[in-house]
Amino acid sequence: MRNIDVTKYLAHNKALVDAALGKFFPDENPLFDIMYYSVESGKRIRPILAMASYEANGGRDMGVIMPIACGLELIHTYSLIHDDLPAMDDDDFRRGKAAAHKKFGEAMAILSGDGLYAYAFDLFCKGEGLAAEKLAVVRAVSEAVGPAGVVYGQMLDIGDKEKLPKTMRRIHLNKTAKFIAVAIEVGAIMAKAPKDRISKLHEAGICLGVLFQYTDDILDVVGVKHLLGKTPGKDQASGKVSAPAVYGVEGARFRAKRYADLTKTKFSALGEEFDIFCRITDFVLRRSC
Ligand code: GRG
Repeated sequence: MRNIDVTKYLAHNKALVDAALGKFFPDENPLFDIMYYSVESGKRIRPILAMASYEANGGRDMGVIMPIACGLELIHTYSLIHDDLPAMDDDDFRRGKAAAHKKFGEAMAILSGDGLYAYAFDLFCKGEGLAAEKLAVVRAVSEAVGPAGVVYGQMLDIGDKEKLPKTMRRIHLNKTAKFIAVAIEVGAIMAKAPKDRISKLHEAGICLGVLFQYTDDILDVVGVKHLLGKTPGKDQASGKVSAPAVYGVEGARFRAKRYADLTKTKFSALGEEFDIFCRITDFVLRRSC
């Protein structure tokens, strides 16, 4: 994996995820079409992390990890749909097009999110065998995205307005880092990695997730709408406790670089099979979308 071109690696794996996602949306009823509207685009970072971890941990059959990787993307998309609702961040533009509630109305947007959330757990259980691993995936993901994870992070993100480092850290950890970390964990679980490695991957994944939210916060200030596919400037307008709000843009950039270094140290310690995660970390640090 050394010297791999990370841009090509991400593009290749994104294409695999896109193709797999397309197959998971049957023509069964119009709700699937509404759900797919929001799923259709996105960087696919969480599924790619799950796939990379599965491979780095010795997993060989991508058919094992793909439905789980896609399930993560459905939950992530669900969180974006609900995040954009007028009752939450009230955004009209997502993934380069009208947000679901603008396109289909609020009721359909809420239902499409509900559908994606439930359908994700169906995908986690797809295929024969590996029942214990699938149960471990369901437990890990529900913990990471539920009331002690992403949902709590969203509550803090909406309600906490104190521009303090500890407030920001709690938001970053829960809203974003736990989800990024669990994406890496599920790859390891499905590859039957040993418990101590899964817990080290969790730690490294949390660092990568915090870095991801730092760069998301920075891009909200310096990013360009057509590249981001969402409206920049929203954090400041709504008084969010973002990294630039706490440290200024340069202070946030400095800390993001420190998080990237820490993340790479943690992945490097796991051996050269995990080098791809160092490349992905560099990509996250430098990303423009
Ligand atoms: C149960 C998961 C869940 C959600 C309910 C609405 C809500 C509670 C949470 C919202 C959390 C949220 C929007 C976090 C932001 C995380 C983040 C950095 C999003 C941007 O992710 P990218 O850049 O987006 O990977 P794309 O569009 O490329 O997939």
